[in-house]
Amino acid sequence: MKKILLTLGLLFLIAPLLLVWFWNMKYPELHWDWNAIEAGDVQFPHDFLWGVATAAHQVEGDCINNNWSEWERARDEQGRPRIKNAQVAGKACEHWSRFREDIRLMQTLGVKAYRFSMEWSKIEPRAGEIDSTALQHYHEVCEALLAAGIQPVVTFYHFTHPLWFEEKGAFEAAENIADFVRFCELLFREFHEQVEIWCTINEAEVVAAQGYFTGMFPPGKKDPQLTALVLKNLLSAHVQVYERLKQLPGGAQAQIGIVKNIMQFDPSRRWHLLDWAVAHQLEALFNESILNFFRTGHFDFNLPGMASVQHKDGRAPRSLDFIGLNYYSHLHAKFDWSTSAFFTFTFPEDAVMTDMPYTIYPEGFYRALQAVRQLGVPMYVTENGIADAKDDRRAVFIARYLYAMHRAMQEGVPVRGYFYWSLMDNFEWAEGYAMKFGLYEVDFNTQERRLRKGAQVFLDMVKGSRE
Ligand code: GCO
Repeated sequence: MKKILLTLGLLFLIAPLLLVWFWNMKYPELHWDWNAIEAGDVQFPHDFLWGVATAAHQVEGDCINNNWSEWERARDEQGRPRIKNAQVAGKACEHWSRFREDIRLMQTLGVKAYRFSMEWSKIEPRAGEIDSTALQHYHEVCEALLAAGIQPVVTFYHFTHPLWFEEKGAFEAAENIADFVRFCELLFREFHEQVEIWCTINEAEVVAAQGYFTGMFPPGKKDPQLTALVLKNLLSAHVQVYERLKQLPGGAQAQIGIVKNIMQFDPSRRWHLLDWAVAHQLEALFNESILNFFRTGHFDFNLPGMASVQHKDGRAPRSLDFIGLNYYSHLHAKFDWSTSAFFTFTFPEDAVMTDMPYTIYPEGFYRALQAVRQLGVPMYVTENGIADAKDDRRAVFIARYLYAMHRAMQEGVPVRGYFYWSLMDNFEWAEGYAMKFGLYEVDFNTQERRLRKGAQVFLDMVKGSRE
């Protein structure tokens, strides 16, 4: 009897220790000792494609005929503005008329590629009606870029679409995909001689989650089932665009891919099983559902009791010439009874925050690159950058994130290029103009651009890789 009691007692003592040990083993969160790392001490390949990125609505100005401009003027149920400080994109950076000046800024950086989007609502203001002056404008942009030795990289869909498309229900309805495919075909026929790399859709998961789950982006719905459907339709749209463009003149030579945002979800408390469950569920919906679709052709979005969409498309695994990765940070999920979603996000006390509600986490960039590697296609980092109005974290951010990318590449991750977000400060969606992502600071009263000190690390790295 005594023996049994002793054994039980010991087990009681040891079991929690074993459990903690096991959880620590499995704990996904990677951390490096930055004191032991010389982050700037890396050399990228000579032919590595360095670039900067923007999107039409955020920089061009006068995008007044799309879903976002309507959203910026709208109010929520309590009469509050949708955008921080009731801002609107308005004239933005006037990039539409100042693009030549902005191309000179890119030359100063030394980059050889520029990722931007062509605004659907300007090109096709009414269904089926094409504005040739808008097309002409983008031809001039491409010509000026090429003349400056900078390769244009075009995104078809970066969060905005014309109002007529919104009125039809946008990507809520599978039959509307045909309009988008037609638009992409039009652009591809026009520009395939100038543009080699094409991004179909920017962050389908963000469009679906923010537009239909959190309601922070237009159309501001909060409907899990619709979230799943829109995501499925966006992924389908990518596959259909890919197939169509590949059949067109220039299709075989073009590189066509989708852009995936990876924001990892880690458990807030490593000993709390419910935090693990929430993190796992978020990971499955936001990241795994999409990676799995491109790996296997199966889309499986399942949020018990709230949403369930299954979809199969055998063409999906063959629909990527590359994958674009947008990476910023990770989030810590904490189970919380008191909220309607049953979770909140927490931020570790010792972590350094960016101006956006997330931390600086270069190890996560490495993890994301490793995760996307499983698709077995070449990769471009289509976005990475920091909102840092004080410019006191940008240099460290750039050095460490580039180090993390270099480390992944050393281990065989096929990264072909990197685009910094962003060339200059711009309209950061629901955050308005508060977030300063630019390598160049923009004075929105005078439209003056000034290179930030924190950008120097990036210039040095670009230059260094050519030596
Ligand atoms: C996105 C977009 C960009 C953002 C950038 C900074 O990820 O939301 O692709 O348009 O401006 O990521 O948040």
